Amino acid sequence: MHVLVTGFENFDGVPSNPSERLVAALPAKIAGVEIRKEVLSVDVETVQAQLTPLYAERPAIAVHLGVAARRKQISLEQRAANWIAFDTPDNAGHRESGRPIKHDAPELIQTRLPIDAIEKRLSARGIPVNISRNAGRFICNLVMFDSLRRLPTSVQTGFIHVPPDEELSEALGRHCYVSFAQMLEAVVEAIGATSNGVATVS
Ligand code: PCA
Repeated sequence: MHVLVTGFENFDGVPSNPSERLVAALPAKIAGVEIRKEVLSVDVETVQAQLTPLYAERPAIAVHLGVAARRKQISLEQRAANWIAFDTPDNAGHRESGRPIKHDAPELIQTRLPIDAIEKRLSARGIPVNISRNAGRFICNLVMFDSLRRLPTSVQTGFIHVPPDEELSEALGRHCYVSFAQMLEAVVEAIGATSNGVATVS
């Protein structure tokens, strides 16, 4: 059994992506469970192909991470929308005026991460967290939709957006609301809650 955890590289407006650094900082194992890490490219045309071999490895759990630069807390995404639209070009220079991600697929797919349990755990630890009903219409929502559609329903998968940490807040000239250390704790706790305590670390 292993847990897949992904983050994203830097992209326009995000010169330092905390999700990439979180993936790097996670231990190789959490309470004996292997953590398979990967950094995804912010490229709408290649990201789904990048996920194919990772999904073929049959993770038991997949936790996808990305940054939401304007948010002030950790956002547990409740659902993915079957729509992609973005004005700011991705790292390959693409823009998208608006289209479904997949024809003949549902408009919305609900997360398969236990977000209520995760929210409780993080709140109890004083980590700023909320449940979000909007994962955006960019690559994070695309990856969330893709994972929920392509992974077997027995696989617990979903998406967590993190706000800017100290490093990105400084680069953007903004106040930092959640520290990198809190984000790392949050990701470990989310994995612990998802694997029903199997991966809980103290
Ligand atoms: N955040 C973007 C894409 C990559 C990332 O880290 C998003 O919210 O779609």
